[in-house]
Amino acid sequence: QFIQSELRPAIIQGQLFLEYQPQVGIDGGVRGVEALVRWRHPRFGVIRPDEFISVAEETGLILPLGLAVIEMACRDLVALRAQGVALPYVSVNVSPRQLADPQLVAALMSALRQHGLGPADMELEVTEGAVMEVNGAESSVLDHLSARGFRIAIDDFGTGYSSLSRLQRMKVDKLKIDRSFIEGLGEPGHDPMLVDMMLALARRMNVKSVAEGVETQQQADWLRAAGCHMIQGYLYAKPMPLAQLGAWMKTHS
Ligand code: G
Ligand code: G
Ligand code: G
Ligand code: NA
Ligand code: MN
Repeated sequence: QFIQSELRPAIIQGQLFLEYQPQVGIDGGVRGVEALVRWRHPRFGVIRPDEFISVAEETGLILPLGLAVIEMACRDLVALRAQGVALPYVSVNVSPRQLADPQLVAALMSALRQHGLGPADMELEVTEGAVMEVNGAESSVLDHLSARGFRIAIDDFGTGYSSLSRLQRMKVDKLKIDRSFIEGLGEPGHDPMLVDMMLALARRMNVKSVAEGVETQQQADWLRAAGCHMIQGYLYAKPMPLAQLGAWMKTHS
């Protein structure tokens, strides 16, 4: 399969790029953006991450890929701010394999420093499954990153199994409610119990809540009324290339 053989040269040759999806606050203002990697393949066009992230994880290429993502996210954040876009931080997805890499912290710090940025300029999105490797090195590295000042978001929240005691102990900034729970919100006959519980949990933990995959005004209205802090989804914007993001940010908020 071509992904196996072509991903490594693609990373080196700069065929990866980032798209950004805004996270919009209750008041309609943009609170942050999530970086999502894409591969511009010379023959097959743009390839989505679902098709190559798992291969990258299996082959270990997620480490150089992850570094390229971090580097591009730093560069793009600086470029956006230079255009006058006020953006508090950029969120990047970090896989379990990256968390297990002993060089991750140094690589992050080095990339940030080279762009005149610091840990507070970056949020790391980690899936619930990865966070809850209770005794694994992943957990202590997250605590370490958090102590360094990185923002930590738990991605796909609700789909893994969380240790509530672990959740209480760790320093998290955001819970991102998985989009599977958002479907159906506000529709007659739909029971919002789980979303209600996750929002209550976020409030009690004193962390921000983000709803993912919001596609309808009905869902957004329900979430706003229920006190969800931020909304991410096609209703506001699809992931878009950097060139579009600056303009989008200036016209929205
Ligand atoms: O838009 P979407 O197809 O971009 O993303 C699909 C999935 O790919 C996301 O849910 C996310 O978990 C994963 N993903 C996107 N970008 C990255 C990245 O830079 N690193 C990692 N590890 N995963 C990513
Ligand atoms: O990291 P994560 O798995 O949460 O990545 C977000 C994924 O969800 C990306 O693939 C992104 O393109 C996708 N996405 C973002 N907003 C929406 C939405 O409103 N609806 C759907 N179906 N997918 C979305
Ligand atoms: O029209 P276009 O394809 O550029 O829209 C991109 C995304 O931005 C769409 O998902 C659309 O719903 C969203 N969008 C377009 N105009 C507005 C607007 O005025 N306000 C908000 N909040 N979102 C908008
Ligand atoms: Na994510
Ligand atoms: Mn997610």
